[in-house]
Amino acid sequence: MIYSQKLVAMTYSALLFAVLPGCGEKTPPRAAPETKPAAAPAVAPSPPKAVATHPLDGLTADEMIAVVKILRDAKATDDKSFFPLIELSEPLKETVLAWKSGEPLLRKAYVNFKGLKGTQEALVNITERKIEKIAALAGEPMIMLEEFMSAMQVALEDKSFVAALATRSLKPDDTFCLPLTAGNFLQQTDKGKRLMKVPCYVKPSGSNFYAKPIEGLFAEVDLKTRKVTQIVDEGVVPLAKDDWGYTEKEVAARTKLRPPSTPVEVVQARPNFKIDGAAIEWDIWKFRYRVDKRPGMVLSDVKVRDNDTWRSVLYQANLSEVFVPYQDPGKAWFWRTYMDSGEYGFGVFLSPLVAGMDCPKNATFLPAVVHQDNGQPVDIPNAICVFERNTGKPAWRHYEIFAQSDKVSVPAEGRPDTELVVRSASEVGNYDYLVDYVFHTNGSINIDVIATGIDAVKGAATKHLKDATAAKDTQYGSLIAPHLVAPNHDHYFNFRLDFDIDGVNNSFVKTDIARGKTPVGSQRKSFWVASPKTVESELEGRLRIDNAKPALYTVTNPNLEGPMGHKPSYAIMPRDSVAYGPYDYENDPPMKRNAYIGYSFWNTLYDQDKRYAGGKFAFGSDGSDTLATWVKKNRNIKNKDVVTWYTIGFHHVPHTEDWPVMSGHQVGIELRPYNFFAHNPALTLRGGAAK
Ligand SMILES: [Cu+2]
Repeated sequence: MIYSQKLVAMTYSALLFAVLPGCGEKTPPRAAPETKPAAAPAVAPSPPKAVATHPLDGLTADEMIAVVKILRDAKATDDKSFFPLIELSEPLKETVLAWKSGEPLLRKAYVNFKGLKGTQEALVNITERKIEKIAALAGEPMIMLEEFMSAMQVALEDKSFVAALATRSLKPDDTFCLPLTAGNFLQQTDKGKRLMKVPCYVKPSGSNFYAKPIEGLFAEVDLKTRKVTQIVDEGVVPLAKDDWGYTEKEVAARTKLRPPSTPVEVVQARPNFKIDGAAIEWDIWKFRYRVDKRPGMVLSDVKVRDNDTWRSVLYQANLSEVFVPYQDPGKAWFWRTYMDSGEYGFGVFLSPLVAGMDCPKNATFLPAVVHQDNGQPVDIPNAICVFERNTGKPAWRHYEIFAQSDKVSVPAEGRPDTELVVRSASEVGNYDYLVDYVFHTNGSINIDVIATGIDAVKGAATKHLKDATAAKDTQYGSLIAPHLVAPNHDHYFNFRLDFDIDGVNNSFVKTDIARGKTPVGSQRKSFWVASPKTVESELEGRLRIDNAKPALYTVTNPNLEGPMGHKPSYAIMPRDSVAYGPYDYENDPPMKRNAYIGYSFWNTLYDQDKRYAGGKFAFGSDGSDTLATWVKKNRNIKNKDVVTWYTIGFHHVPHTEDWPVMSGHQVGIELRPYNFFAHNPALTLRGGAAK
C-alpha cells in the first residue's frame, strides 16, 4: 500500500494529485489543504479513549488491527488483501439497553474484504478472536482510495484516451482526472462490472482544480479488470481560460479585497461541556458519538435531563445516505447521480477542521479513527469540533408593558441563548458538506447540513448569454463564468432517526391542521383544529410535507403520561428543507436506487441491519434494497420500535454567486420537545439581563 497517514488525512483531490504517477512531480502551489493545528482549548478535554467503554462506541485502532489479524490468521486474507469496510457490528438493541456501565463488552466488526477467496463479508468477533460468519459479498463494496488511483492511471495510460487528449493539445501530465461512480443503468453490457467514469480537467496553476473541464471526453473503467471499457469523445469543446483561484492572494490579483475587519470571537473561560472518551455532556444533554466510514458522525444514546432524571430521546441518529443527481441528460452527464455517503463515505472523507474558520477558536477539536484500504487504522486530526456559541438572541424573553410606571422601569426578563454544536465536514470531490448536530437549552436538537465547496462545471463554447450557442449550452444549467456552465442538480441528505422517547415502543403521529366545523351561529366562518392520527403501518408512514396542507409530525410514547396526562413526544419540524423531484421512481434507475427521496418521512420497524436508506450496498445498486422496498412488508408500527427516516434537501439551480466557490447553503430540521417537559425547560437557565 502506498498510503501514509498524511495522505489519508488529505482531501480527496489532493490525495489523487499527490499519488498519481505523472501528476505528483508537478504539484500545484496548493497541493494539500491547510491543516493548521487547532487552537488549544481553554481546558484540555480527555482524549478519546483507546478502549471502547460502551457497546455503541466506534471501533478503536487496536480493534481494527485485531480484525485484520483475525482474518489473516484464518487464512481468509493475506498482506495483499483490501478492506473496503470495517465497521462496528452493533449488539442488538435489547443487549445494549440491558448493559450496565462497567460490564464487559462483546465487540464485533462487520467487514467487507477482497481476500484469498474473492470479495467476501465477515462478522468478526474481536473479543473472542474468531470469525462468526463469512460469505461471498452479495453486492459491490464501497470505493477504496486505491481504486480511485487505479482508475485514473488506467485512463491516462490508455492509448485512445491519450490520443483524444492530444487532439486537444494536451498530454496526460497536463491533466487532473476525477474518477466518478457511474451509477447503474441496468444495462446488460454492464453486468458483472464495477464501473467508474473518468473525466479530466486541465491541471490547475492555482487552487481551483475544477475550473478547466476537458468537456465531452471521459474514459469508462472497469475496476475489476482494471481496463478501459470505452472512451466517450463528443468532440472538442473550447477550454475555459481563467484559473478562478480562491486563495486570498489569487482573489486579490483579480479584484480588490474589502478592508480588514476585527475578528468576532467568543471569549470563554472554560467550556461548559465534558468529554469523557466518546461521551459528551452539556447543559441538560448527554450523548455518545462515533465516526463510521460510511455515514460519518453517529450519535447514540441521546438523553435529556428533566429535573434529576435522564430521559431517553434518541437511541441513535446518523446520516443514512446522500444523493446528488445531476439534471443534464447528455452523454457526459446523465450518469452523474452520486450516492456520496454509500459509495464514497462521509466518514473516510472527513477533512481536518481549521480553528477560527471552520469552527470558532474556543472549539475543542477531536480526531477520528478510520481504516485504510489495507485495514490499518489512521487518525484524521481535528475531524470533529465541539463548541458552545452564544446566538446573540434570547432563549426566551418578555417585556411587560403593564409593569412599567412613571417611577419604575422594569426591563425585559429573559435568558441568553447558548447552544452546543458538534460539527464535522466531509469533502466528497468538489463539494464540502458540514454536518452539525446542535443541542439547545430548551430541549431541541437541530440537524443542519451546510453545502459549500465548488460547483461541478461543464465546459461550453458560450462566453455570454448573447452568444448564439447560449440557449443550447444552458438548456440544463446556468452559465456561471465564460465557457463554464454549472448543470442543475439536487442535494439530498437522508437521516435515520431512531427515537426511543422514554422507552423503545413509540408511535408516529401526524396531526393535521384542518378546517374545523364552525358552530351554528358563530360569526367566524372558518378556523382550524389540530387532528392527531397515529400512523398504523409502514406504507402509511410514508409522508410528504406539503406547505399547502399544514401538519405537525411527532414521535410519541403512547404508554406514558406527563403531569397533565400528555403523551411525551418530539416533533420533527422541517424548517426550510422540503425538496422532492419530479422523478419517475419506478423506471428511472438512479431514482429507483434512491426512491426514499420521494417522501419527506418514512417510518419502519427497527431492524438491526437496515441502516442506510439507499440499501446496504450503494455502489452499483439496482434499487431492490431501499426504504421503498422494505416498507412493502407494511408491518404495523403503532406502539412499536419505530425508526423515522427524514430527507433534508434542496434543488440547486446554480447562479453566478456560486462561483468559483459557493457560500454555504444550509438546510436542516429541528427535533423539538412536544408535551415532553412539564414546562419550558429553559425556564431554569441562569443569567438574565446585566444588573
Ligand atoms: Cu449544488
